[in-house]
Amino acid sequence: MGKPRVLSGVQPTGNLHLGNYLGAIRNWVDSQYDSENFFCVVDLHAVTVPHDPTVLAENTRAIAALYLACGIDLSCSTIFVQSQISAHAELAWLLNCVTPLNWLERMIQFKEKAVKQGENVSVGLLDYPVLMAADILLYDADRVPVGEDQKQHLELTRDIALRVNHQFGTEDKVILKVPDPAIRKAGARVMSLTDGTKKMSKSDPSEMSRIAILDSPDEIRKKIKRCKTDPVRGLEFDNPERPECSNLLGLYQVLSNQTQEAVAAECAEMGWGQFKPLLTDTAIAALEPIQKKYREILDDPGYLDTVLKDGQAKANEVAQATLNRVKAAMGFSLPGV
Ligand code: AQP
Repeated sequence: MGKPRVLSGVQPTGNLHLGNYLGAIRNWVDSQYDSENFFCVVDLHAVTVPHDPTVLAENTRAIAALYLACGIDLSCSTIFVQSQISAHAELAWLLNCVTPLNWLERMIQFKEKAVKQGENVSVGLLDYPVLMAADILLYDADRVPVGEDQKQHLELTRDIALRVNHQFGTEDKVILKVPDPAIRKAGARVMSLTDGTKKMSKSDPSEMSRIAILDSPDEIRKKIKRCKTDPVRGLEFDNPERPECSNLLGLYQVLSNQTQEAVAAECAEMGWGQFKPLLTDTAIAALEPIQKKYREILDDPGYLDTVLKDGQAKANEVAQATLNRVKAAMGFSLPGV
C-alpha cells in the first residue's frame, strides 16, 4: 500500500498570520514525510469576497513562496495553484447538483461572513464549501490537516462524498474517497491579539489583531506590547474568564515547542511585564528563518515559476483521473470511451 494522501490549502486573501501557520502549515511540514502531499493556493476561494485582481495575483505567488519558506519539501509534496487545474471548478459544479441547499445554509462561516457582506453577499460565498469539497475529493485525500474553524466544512465534504457514493456507486465501486480531518490540539485555534474570544483572521480590519508571518521584529514587538491582557498576576491555561491569557500562553507553547505542562509551570508566577518580552523574543526567533528563506525564494522568480509549473502538471494528472471517474459514474460520456 502507498503512503496516505494529504491535501490542504490556504486562500490568498492577505498576509498569512500565526493562525494560518500554527493551525495549518506547520502541521503540514511536520508530518509531510509520512504521506504524499498536495498543497494548493486556493485562489478560487479568494474571489468569494470582493477582491483586487493585482493584489490577488501578488498574494497567490507570495503564499506559494511561503509554503516553501515554511519548509514544504518538494521531494514528497506538490505545490500548485487551484485555478490552474480546471477540474476543481468542474467537479464543484457536479457536486453542487447533489448537495442540498440547506446543508450550505447551515455553515457557520457563511453565516458569519454573510453578515459582514450585507446585501452584496455572493452565491460563491455560499457555495465555498462545495468547492472546498471538490478540492479535497479530487485528490483522493486520506487526511486534511486544517485549523479548528474548518471542521464543519470537512464534515460537509465527507457527507457530500458519501452521498455521491450512495447515489452513483455500489458497495464494490466506491466513487469518492471519504477523507478524515487532521486537527491538532495545539495551535488549532489561534485567537485575535485584541480580543481573545475571536479567531485571528486575515480579514480582521485591525492589523494589531494578528501577527503576520512576514512581520518585522519591530512590528511583532509593537503588537505584543499593545495586545489585550488582564489585570491578574500569574498566568494560566484554560480559564474561560481569561481568554487572552490562554491564547498568549498557547502561542508561546507552540512557538517554543514545549508541552502545555512545561509552559504552565514556567509561567505560573509571571506577570505580563515578564511574559510579553519572552513571547516577543520567541515569536521573532521562530519567524526569522522563514522570513530569510522567503526573501531568497522571491529573489529568484524563475524558481517559483518552475515549482508551480511542475506542481500544475502533477496535480492535473491526479485531479483529471478523479473527475473522469465521477463523470463516468454520473453518466457523462467521456471522449474516446
Ligand atoms: N486563527 C486560526 N487558528 C488556527 N488555524 C487557523 N486557520 C485560519 N485561521 C486560523 C487555518 O488556516 C488555514 C487556511 O485558512 P484560509 O486562508 O483558507 O481561510 P480562513 O480559515 O478563513 O483564514 P482566515 O485567516 O481567517 O482568512 P479570512 O480572514 O479571509 O477568513 C485553514 O486550515 C484554517 O483552518
